Amino acid sequence: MSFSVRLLLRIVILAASFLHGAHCIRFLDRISEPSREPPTQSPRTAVFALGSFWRSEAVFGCLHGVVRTTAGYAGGSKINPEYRSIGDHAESVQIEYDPRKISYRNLLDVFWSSHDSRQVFGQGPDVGNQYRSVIFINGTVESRLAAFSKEREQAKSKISVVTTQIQQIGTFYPAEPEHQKFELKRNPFLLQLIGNLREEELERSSLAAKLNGFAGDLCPPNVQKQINAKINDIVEKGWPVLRDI
Ligand code: MHO
Repeated sequence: MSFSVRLLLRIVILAASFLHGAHCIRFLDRISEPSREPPTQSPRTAVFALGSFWRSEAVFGCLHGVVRTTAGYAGGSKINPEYRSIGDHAESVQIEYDPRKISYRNLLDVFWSSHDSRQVFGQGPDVGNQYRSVIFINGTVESRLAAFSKEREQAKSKISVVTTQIQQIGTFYPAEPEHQKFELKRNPFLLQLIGNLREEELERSSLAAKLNGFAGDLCPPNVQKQINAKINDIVEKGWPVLRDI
């Protein structure tokens, strides 16, 4: 190799490493900038009792921003309650939600508008202590919002008493699998449409939570319509699996 070729090679290598270095420096500058992304927020949890947990799970599952729902037992002292031996617990729903999309206030509004908080010892046709109305709180902000919303509800009419209790959440016991996504499980067509998920997947799935609301006809009317249209559309196109709504 002649001297001039070697020299040229060295210049090329030097230039390459310089550019590489410059690139690295820029890269470092970039990552040392403060991030403008909003900090990621993990889902929050709320628990309510408002009658049959089949229905309660479906009501909240349909809301935009709700990530996951679980039917279960809360508010009592019995250890490991079951549906046939519920003890002093109330049928409840645990809601995991994204606070950037739906607020605790919104959830409270849905709670009040989805049952009769003045009914004594039952809800709708269901009679018994397990159907009582409870807001389970887990912090001071929640507790203030819950108390305020209850006062507002009571102020709407003084001719009867709002029976809703506001209670610190203790242990939430998830109900048996056959009570999870109950409305959806009554609808084999919808189950098939989302790919006949295994039980554990079904319980964790946001889509299943939403379709559970749809199956029970418990989504707001415009959402019922929108989901219906989407389902008809994909069925017409030849039955692919529904992945999201
Ligand atoms: N009315 C309901 C109550 C079920 S519940 C999950 C029924 O069909 O028995 O308590």
